[in-house]
Amino acid sequence: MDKTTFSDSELILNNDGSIYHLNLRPDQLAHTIITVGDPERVPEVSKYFDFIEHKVAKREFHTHTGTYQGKPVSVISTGIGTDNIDIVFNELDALVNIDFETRQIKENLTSLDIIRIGTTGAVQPNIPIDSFLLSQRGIGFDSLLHWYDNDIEDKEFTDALIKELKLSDDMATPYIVQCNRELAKHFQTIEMLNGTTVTNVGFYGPQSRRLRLAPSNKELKQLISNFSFNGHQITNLEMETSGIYAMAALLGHRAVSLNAVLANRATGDFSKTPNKTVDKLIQFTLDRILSI
Ligand code: R1P
Repeated sequence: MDKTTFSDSELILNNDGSIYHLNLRPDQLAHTIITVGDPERVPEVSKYFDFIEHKVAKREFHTHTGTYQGKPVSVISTGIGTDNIDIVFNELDALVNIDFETRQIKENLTSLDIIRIGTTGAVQPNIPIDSFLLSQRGIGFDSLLHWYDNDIEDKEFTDALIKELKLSDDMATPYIVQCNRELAKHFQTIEMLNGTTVTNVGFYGPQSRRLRLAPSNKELKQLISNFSFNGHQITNLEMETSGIYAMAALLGHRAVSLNAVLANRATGDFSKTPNKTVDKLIQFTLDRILSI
């Protein structure tokens, strides 16, 4: 049992006893948590709650905690990117697994259920705009996992990616992480596609979009859509899933990433009704959460 007492600089608490970035106190968090990227999506989720007991915000991290049909739920915005996922997951974990009085890890650990409701761009032409996709696995082109002591890397998959996508040594080594299978079962309905999601550190060059700047690997979009390993094709690109799966696995939480497909990068199409599609995914998710 680790009896480290965390110093003020490592476990940073605000004067009211809340955790540094999320601004939350332990009593303000439910153990079923929906994450969204956009802070403006938080009220779009919580408008379906029976009531909102706590509303807390700091920077891009906005949280509403309440109940949905009697089940305690928190919805929290992470902003964009796996750098924020590092903060959100460490602080969510601290809220349940570190005693803020003694500053020590609790003897009995709590496992949270964390469900991302996000948006994404598909890379396969046959994935319809406005469909829903559950990320069975995340491929991290961000480097987050590599900064933690871990034994969850899949070297064979990684080597295939480096070779076939022609990734240069200047780029972070990709890593492969999985959704929590037990939690995912609750969201696997007829309307949910399954996929392999690439997460990267940007929206333009890192996702092979070109406005005025040319991506270094001009073939990347095509190479990604052609890639296949053990029968797994890459289905979509976004910016959080690999970080979520990595941090959840390392910390012992269950996570699943649900994506509303708003763009199709192969056909060049974008949703005509993005808000309606995201709202449908929100209602679907809240309904499925009741079965957990
Ligand atoms: C980019 O526009 C953002 O949208 C996607 C990407 O992952 C990135 O965060 O997800 P969210 O809609 O959940 O933010």
